[in-house]
Amino acid sequence: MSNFRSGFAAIVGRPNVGKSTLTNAFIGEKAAIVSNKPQTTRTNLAAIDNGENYQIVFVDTPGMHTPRTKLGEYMNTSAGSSLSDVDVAILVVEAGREIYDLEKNIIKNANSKKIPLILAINKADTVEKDIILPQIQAFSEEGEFAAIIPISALKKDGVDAIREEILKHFDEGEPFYDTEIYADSTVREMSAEIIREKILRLFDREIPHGTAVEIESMDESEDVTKIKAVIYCEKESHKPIIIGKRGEAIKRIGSYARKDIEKLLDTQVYLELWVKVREDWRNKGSILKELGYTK
Ligand SMILES: Nc1nc2c(ncn2[C@@H]2O[C@H](COP(=O)(O)OP(=O)(O)OP(=O)(O)O)[C@@H](O)[C@H]2O)c(=O)[nH]1
Ligand SMILES: [Mg+2]
Repeated sequence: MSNFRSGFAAIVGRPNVGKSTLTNAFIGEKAAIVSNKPQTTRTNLAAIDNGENYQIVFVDTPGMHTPRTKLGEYMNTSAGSSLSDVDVAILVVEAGREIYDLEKNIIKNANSKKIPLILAINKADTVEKDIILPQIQAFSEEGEFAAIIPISALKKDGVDAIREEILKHFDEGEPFYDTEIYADSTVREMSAEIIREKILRLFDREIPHGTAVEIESMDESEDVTKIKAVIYCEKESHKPIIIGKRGEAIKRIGSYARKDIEKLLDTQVYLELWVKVREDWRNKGSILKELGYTK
């Protein structure tokens, strides 16, 4: 395959800036879950953009923050590690905001490792244009950038410009992944994430952050795929809230999640949800390991 380019591009930044929205915009599929709450993404995820003469493996990462739990520590380590073996990094920041220390650290880190760094100033659709110019100026004084590009991941504005910039930094080479797939997650992992996304969207602060989802079984032997999933919460008092009055809340999670999982699997789905309490699981190494939140 001559002229074929391939490589890895990490997408990093603070929580809630739009990294996963951008990841999905690049590949035109829903590889990563998205919500308006910070710390939606919990672990690195590879999303694959297969072009005619290129393959870009995007690594969506958890938003970097000051951790307060073991899970938070894992999330930061996971995000930080993405910068050690990629060809390009994309730092996503929000239009119209100050420069955060965390962003300064990412710039220093990428510059010192000589990883080409693209700054994506996201949510440009939410601010007046004249706000962005001084922001570009301020960032360019913080370090070296291969490019600084204002974008709207939501509206897919500027996404192609970033892709073109990324490809400039890739060498010729064979694809790393099967070119038929758009994510390296299993359907079980994706289904669990879809359920977690509905919880993030339906509940407020404390509940979604203390929630984890595990697929207990997935039976695809019949026309209807039967999935049994467990929602873990970290406090006894959260359980009745997740279930809701007469089971209304959990029914809503189930019906939204089922529709998305049906799209993912392209088949009818029967989804059974259970809620279990695992006291303070976000600080328990063994449970984190069980849920896949470990190296
Ligand atoms: N207006 C606007 N909203 C956006 C844009 N990109 C993302 N958002 C919104 O910002 C919120 C956060 O998006 P995510 O993609 O989940 O952000 P993230 O950086 O992956 O967040 P974490 O996984 O928590 O680190 C969601 O409500 C998105 O719809 C954009 O370009 N414009
Ligand atoms: Mg995310």
